[in-house]
Amino acid sequence: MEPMHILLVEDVLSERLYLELRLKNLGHVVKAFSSGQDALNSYASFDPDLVLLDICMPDMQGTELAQKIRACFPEWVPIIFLSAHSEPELIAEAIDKGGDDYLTKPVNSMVLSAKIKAMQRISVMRRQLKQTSIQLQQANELLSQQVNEDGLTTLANRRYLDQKLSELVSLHGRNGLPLTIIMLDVDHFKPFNDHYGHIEGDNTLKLLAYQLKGKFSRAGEICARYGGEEFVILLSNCNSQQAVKECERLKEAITSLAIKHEYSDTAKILTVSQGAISWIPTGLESIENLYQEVDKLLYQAKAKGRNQYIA
Ligand code: GH3
Ligand code: MG
Ligand code: MG
Ligand code: MG
Ligand code: MG
Repeated sequence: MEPMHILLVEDVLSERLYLELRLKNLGHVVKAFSSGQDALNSYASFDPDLVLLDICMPDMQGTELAQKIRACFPEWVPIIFLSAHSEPELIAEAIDKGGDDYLTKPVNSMVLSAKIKAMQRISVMRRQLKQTSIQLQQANELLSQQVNEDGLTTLANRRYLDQKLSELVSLHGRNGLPLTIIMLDVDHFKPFNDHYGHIEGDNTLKLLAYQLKGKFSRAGEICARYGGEEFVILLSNCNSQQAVKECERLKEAITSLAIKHEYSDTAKILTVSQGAISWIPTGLESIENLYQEVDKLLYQAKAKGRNQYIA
């Protein structure tokens, strides 16, 4: 088994030196202290796997130190008490105060070695459990990220968008500030896919998503993939004049990418159409109705010739 970091606290010099030597001979890394307070001060930096603690000490009783270790360092580390006394009441009390085992002095080296091995087995199991729990936590974090994320573009997905929109509607219903929803649809994306291929189509959606993310990354701004080649942007505290500016900014940003689209009836480059609504929510709006309303405006932008917005 791996060597352990053993913190030894023993006020009597001869006993301390004897134990330190024994432990080192067993292959462990030992840090020995004569005072409880010194041991406590060095505890975190030494990061022990096992504590051997004399009970009778002048500055601080071993049991008091054990209680302080338990209180200050939430990660459990086995504590074995050392004492010249072997009365059952004392042993029971020491274990009650946070000890895991008890060795009577003079310490028999075979018993010492066996008890250290027993604690080592528990430590190994604890370490494995901790590792498993870290892996589980990481898997959980990844999963909860994936639950809210669109796989292709890594933007927020529809699920997250719905949740955020209803939260923002309630919030703005209370704070009386305007909310804007922009819905954006790529123009003539079917012929784009048909001629340039689905992979090029996917890459273009990723590029558009990247642009949206870069433009709307402040607090209170959410970009999501609504579905297919449609995106939705939510802008907190954004009124209709500001929404018009944002739509114009978006239109310019996307045309200035100058993505070649020779099969578009609108331009020879890729363009988008947008619909936007801005209003002060009552807090009672249904999100489905809001999507319908903004989709209607998007449809009007399409009907009017695309590469434009109705806000
Ligand atoms: P319009 O200007 O009226 O919006 O025309 P359009 O061709 O974009 O409209 P339509 O809704 O008929 O087609 C949308 C196309 O978007 C259909 C589909 O091929 C493409 N599309 C949707 N999702 C994806 C995707 O994840 N990847 C790729 N490559 N294409 C997609
Ligand atoms: Mg002592
Ligand atoms: Mg569409
Ligand atoms: Mg369409
Ligand atoms: Mg489209």
